Amino acid sequence: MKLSQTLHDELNLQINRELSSEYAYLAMAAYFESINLDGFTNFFKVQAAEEHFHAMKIFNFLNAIGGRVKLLQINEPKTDFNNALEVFELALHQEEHIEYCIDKLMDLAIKDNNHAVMSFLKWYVDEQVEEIDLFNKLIAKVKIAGNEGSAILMVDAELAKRKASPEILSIRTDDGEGE
Ligand code: OFO
Repeated sequence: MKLSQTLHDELNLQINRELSSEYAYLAMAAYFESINLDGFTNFFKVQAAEEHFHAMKIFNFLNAIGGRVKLLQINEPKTDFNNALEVFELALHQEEHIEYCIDKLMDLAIKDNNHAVMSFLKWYVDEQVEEIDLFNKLIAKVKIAGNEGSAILMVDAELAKRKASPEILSIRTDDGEGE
Protein backbone atom coordinates (compact mmCIF):
# COMPACT_ATOMS: atom_id res chain seq x y z
CA MET A 1 0.00 0.00 0.00
CA LYS A 2 1.38 3.37 -0.99
CA LEU A 3 1.24 5.93 1.81
CA SER A 4 1.70 9.50 0.59
CA GLN A 5 4.15 11.71 2.44
CA THR A 6 1.38 14.18 3.28
CA LEU A 7 -0.86 11.51 4.80
CA HIS A 8 2.15 10.04 6.64
CA ASP A 9 3.02 13.44 8.15
CA GLU A 10 -0.60 14.20 9.02
CA LEU A 11 -0.90 10.89 10.89
CA ASN A 12 2.20 11.86 12.87
CA LEU A 13 0.62 15.24 13.60
CA GLN A 14 -2.51 13.49 14.81
CA ILE A 15 -0.42 11.44 17.27
CA ASN A 16 0.81 14.76 18.61
CA ARG A 17 -2.74 16.16 18.87
CA GLU A 18 -3.92 13.10 20.81
CA LEU A 19 -0.95 13.29 23.18
CA SER A 20 -1.57 17.04 23.58
CA SER A 21 -5.16 16.20 24.49
CA GLU A 22 -3.88 13.71 27.05
CA TYR A 23 -1.72 16.44 28.55
CA ALA A 24 -4.60 18.95 28.58
CA TYR A 25 -6.88 16.48 30.35
CA LEU A 26 -4.19 15.67 32.91
CA ALA A 27 -3.98 19.41 33.64
CA MET A 28 -7.75 19.45 34.13
CA ALA A 29 -7.47 16.44 36.47
CA ALA A 30 -4.78 18.28 38.43
CA TYR A 31 -7.05 21.34 38.76
CA PHE A 32 -9.90 19.25 40.18
CA GLU A 33 -7.48 17.44 42.45
CA SER A 34 -6.40 20.83 43.82
CA ILE A 35 -10.00 21.62 44.82
CA ASN A 36 -10.65 18.12 46.19
CA LEU A 37 -13.31 17.05 43.69
CA ASP A 38 -12.18 13.45 43.37
CA GLY A 39 -14.90 12.35 40.94
CA PHE A 40 -14.08 15.11 38.44
CA THR A 41 -10.39 14.25 38.91
CA ASN A 42 -11.10 10.61 38.14
CA PHE A 43 -13.14 11.51 35.06
CA PHE A 44 -10.29 13.55 33.55
CA LYS A 45 -7.62 10.97 34.44
CA VAL A 46 -9.65 8.37 32.55
CA GLN A 47 -10.16 10.83 29.69
CA ALA A 48 -6.39 11.40 29.56
CA ALA A 49 -5.84 7.61 29.41
CA GLU A 50 -8.32 7.46 26.51
CA GLU A 51 -6.33 10.07 24.59
CA HIS A 52 -3.15 8.10 25.20
CA PHE A 53 -4.95 5.10 23.74
CA HIS A 54 -6.03 7.15 20.70
CA ALA A 55 -2.42 8.26 20.15
CA MET A 56 -1.04 4.73 20.52
CA LYS A 57 -3.55 3.30 18.08
CA ILE A 58 -2.16 5.65 15.41
CA PHE A 59 1.41 4.98 16.59
CA ASN A 60 0.89 1.23 16.10
CA PHE A 61 -1.02 1.65 12.85
CA LEU A 62 1.60 3.92 11.31
CA ASN A 63 4.29 1.34 12.12
CA ALA A 64 2.13 -1.47 10.76
CA ILE A 65 1.75 0.24 7.38
CA GLY A 66 5.45 0.93 7.01
CA GLY A 67 5.50 4.51 8.27
CA ARG A 68 7.90 6.07 10.74
CA VAL A 69 6.57 7.58 13.94
CA LYS A 70 7.95 11.02 14.68
CA LEU A 71 7.11 12.51 18.07
CA LEU A 72 6.65 16.28 18.06
CA GLN A 73 6.68 18.89 20.78
CA ILE A 74 3.76 19.07 23.20
CA ASN A 75 2.86 22.57 24.36
CA GLU A 76 2.08 23.46 27.94
CA PRO A 77 -1.65 23.09 28.55
CA LYS A 78 -3.92 25.53 30.40
CA THR A 79 -3.63 24.74 34.10
CA ASP A 80 -5.73 27.40 35.89
CA PHE A 81 -9.50 27.46 35.78
CA ASN A 82 -12.26 29.36 37.58
CA ASN A 83 -14.84 26.60 37.77
CA ALA A 84 -15.98 23.23 36.40
CA LEU A 85 -18.00 24.81 33.58
CA GLU A 86 -14.91 26.55 32.19
CA VAL A 87 -13.07 23.22 32.18
CA PHE A 88 -15.84 21.34 30.37
CA GLU A 89 -16.31 24.11 27.81
CA LEU A 90 -12.59 23.98 27.00
CA ALA A 91 -12.77 20.18 26.77
CA LEU A 92 -15.68 20.42 24.32
CA HIS A 93 -13.83 23.02 22.26
CA GLN A 94 -10.81 20.70 22.15
CA GLU A 95 -12.91 17.75 21.00
CA GLU A 96 -14.52 19.86 18.27
CA HIS A 97 -11.06 20.77 17.05
CA ILE A 98 -10.05 17.08 17.04
CA GLU A 99 -13.20 16.26 15.10
CA TYR A 100 -12.25 18.87 12.50
CA CYS A 101 -8.72 17.41 12.25
CA ILE A 102 -10.00 13.83 11.89
CA ASP A 103 -12.36 14.98 9.14
CA LYS A 104 -9.46 16.66 7.34
CA LEU A 105 -7.38 13.46 7.68
CA MET A 106 -10.25 11.42 6.27
CA ASP A 107 -10.59 13.89 3.36
CA LEU A 108 -6.91 13.36 2.63
CA ALA A 109 -7.19 9.54 2.80
CA ILE A 110 -10.15 9.71 0.39
CA LYS A 111 -8.22 11.99 -1.96
CA ASP A 112 -5.30 9.50 -1.88
CA ASN A 113 -7.72 6.60 -2.38
CA ASN A 114 -6.04 4.95 0.61
CA HIS A 115 -8.61 2.41 1.79
CA ALA A 116 -6.57 1.11 4.74
CA VAL A 117 -6.28 4.60 6.23
CA MET A 118 -9.95 5.35 5.50
CA SER A 119 -11.00 2.18 7.30
CA PHE A 120 -8.69 2.94 10.23
CA LEU A 121 -9.97 6.52 10.59
CA LYS A 122 -13.61 5.48 10.65
CA TRP A 123 -13.13 4.43 14.31
CA TYR A 124 -12.02 8.00 15.12
CA VAL A 125 -14.95 9.55 13.27
CA ASP A 126 -17.34 7.49 15.43
CA GLU A 127 -15.36 8.16 18.58
CA GLN A 128 -15.63 11.93 18.09
CA VAL A 129 -19.42 11.72 17.85
CA GLU A 130 -19.44 9.94 21.24
CA GLU A 131 -17.00 12.30 22.90
CA ILE A 132 -18.72 15.47 21.74
CA ASP A 133 -22.07 14.07 22.90
CA LEU A 134 -20.51 13.17 26.28
CA PHE A 135 -19.12 16.67 26.84
CA ASN A 136 -22.33 18.38 25.73
CA LYS A 137 -24.28 16.31 28.25
CA LEU A 138 -21.80 17.03 31.03
CA ILE A 139 -21.88 20.75 30.27
CA ALA A 140 -25.67 20.65 30.63
CA LYS A 141 -25.35 18.89 34.01
CA VAL A 142 -22.67 21.25 35.30
CA LYS A 143 -24.81 24.23 34.23
CA ILE A 144 -27.82 22.85 36.11
CA ALA A 145 -25.64 22.25 39.19
CA GLY A 146 -24.41 25.87 39.00
CA ASN A 147 -22.82 26.97 42.26
CA GLU A 148 -24.89 24.71 44.41
CA GLY A 149 -22.50 22.59 46.47
CA SER A 150 -24.78 19.58 46.91
CA ALA A 151 -25.55 19.40 43.18
CA ILE A 152 -21.85 19.63 42.28
CA LEU A 153 -21.15 16.81 44.73
CA MET A 154 -23.80 14.68 43.02
CA VAL A 155 -22.10 15.18 39.65
CA ASP A 156 -18.78 14.44 41.36
CA ALA A 157 -20.15 11.15 42.69
CA GLU A 158 -21.34 10.19 39.21
CA LEU A 159 -17.97 11.01 37.63
CA ALA A 160 -16.16 8.97 40.30
CA LYS A 161 -17.64 5.84 38.73
CA ARG A 162 -15.93 6.21 35.35
CA LYS A 163 -13.36 3.47 34.70
CA ALA A 164 -10.88 2.99 31.89
CA SER A 165 -11.61 -0.12 29.85
CA PRO A 166 -9.02 -2.97 29.86
CA GLU A 167 -8.43 -2.23 26.14
CA ILE A 168 -7.32 1.31 27.00
CA LEU A 169 -5.03 0.17 29.79
CA SER A 170 -3.38 -2.56 27.71
CA ILE A 171 -2.36 -0.29 24.79
CA ARG A 172 0.69 0.99 26.68
CA THR A 173 2.50 -2.27 26.06
CA ASP A 174 0.61 -3.47 22.99
CA ASP A 175 2.62 -3.69 19.80
CA GLY A 176 -0.51 -3.21 17.73
CA GLU A 177 -0.66 -6.76 16.48
CA GLY A 178 -3.97 -8.52 16.59
CA GLU A 179 -6.05 -5.31 16.74
FE1 OFO B 1 -10.89 13.01 22.66
O1 OFO B 1 -10.43 12.41 21.04
FE2 OFO B 1 -8.94 11.55 20.75
O2 OFO B 1 -9.34 11.17 19.05
